[in-house]
Amino acid sequence: MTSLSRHGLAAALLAALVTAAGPAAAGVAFSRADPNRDGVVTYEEAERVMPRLKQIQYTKADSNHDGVIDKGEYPMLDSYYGYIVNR
Ligand SMILES: [Ca+2]
Ligand SMILES: [Ca+2]
Repeated sequence: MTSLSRHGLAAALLAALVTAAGPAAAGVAFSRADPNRDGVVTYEEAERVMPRLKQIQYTKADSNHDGVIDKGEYPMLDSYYGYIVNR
């Protein structure tokens, strides 16, 4: 393996890590955002742990458009909120 391809591999790994973790994730745990443990985070629940959250961001994170954020959609909501709080 040449040093160039090693560098490329390291860059790809870093990119994968950043994408998975989200460079600006707010870091609010799903368990905190879903206190009634029904597996979804309603807008009211999200607002309680993310007081500066905007409705548009909640709506954008709801990728299957069922009106609530499930565990699969939650990382997106958390990183959208991260853009606000980490700015
Ligand atoms: Ca809930
Ligand atoms: Ca949803």
